[in-house]
Amino acid sequence: MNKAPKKGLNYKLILLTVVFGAIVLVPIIMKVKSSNPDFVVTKEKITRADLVGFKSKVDVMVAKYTVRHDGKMPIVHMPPGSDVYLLSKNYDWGQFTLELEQGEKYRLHLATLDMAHAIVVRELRLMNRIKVGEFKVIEFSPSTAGTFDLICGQFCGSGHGGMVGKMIITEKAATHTAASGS
Ligand SMILES: [Cu+2]
Repeated sequence: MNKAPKKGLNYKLILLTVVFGAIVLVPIIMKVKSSNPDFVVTKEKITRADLVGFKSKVDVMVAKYTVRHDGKMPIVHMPPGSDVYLLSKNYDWGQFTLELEQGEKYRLHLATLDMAHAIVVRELRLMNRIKVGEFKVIEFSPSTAGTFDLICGQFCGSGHGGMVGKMIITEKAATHTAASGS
């Protein structure tokens, strides 16, 4: 039987596949990473009791930073560099609308009260799962100004489709642009 030479050929093929695979995949991975340069995600394991503290942080934030109302909905304008708290649950993101400033940095703290959800703001390329028993912090900088839908990207029951909030990103002031450009 002449299996030995065949084996040698297979190893070469495997090696070639790996090398070509790397040549094709590495730029794709680099591109995906560079498309979200401002997103840094960290996780922390929690117990149900930790959610009580989280909930009160949300309440404090809404009480402190509500600047106006849209109908009954409080608009919560967060100062640059601040900690932002979002507690997802069936079927809302808290009864308020977040307002952030374009180009500024925020630490977005996420948790879920009941089951897995996912935060999705397409225009900001913000997409992340929120699991039970976990706090997640996303450090990010909103790149685009506008009013965007904050939707759930993880099917969570009958109200999933209506689990829609809003996120407002205010345009960077002209003076700001000049300052950060120098
Ligand atoms: Cu959901």
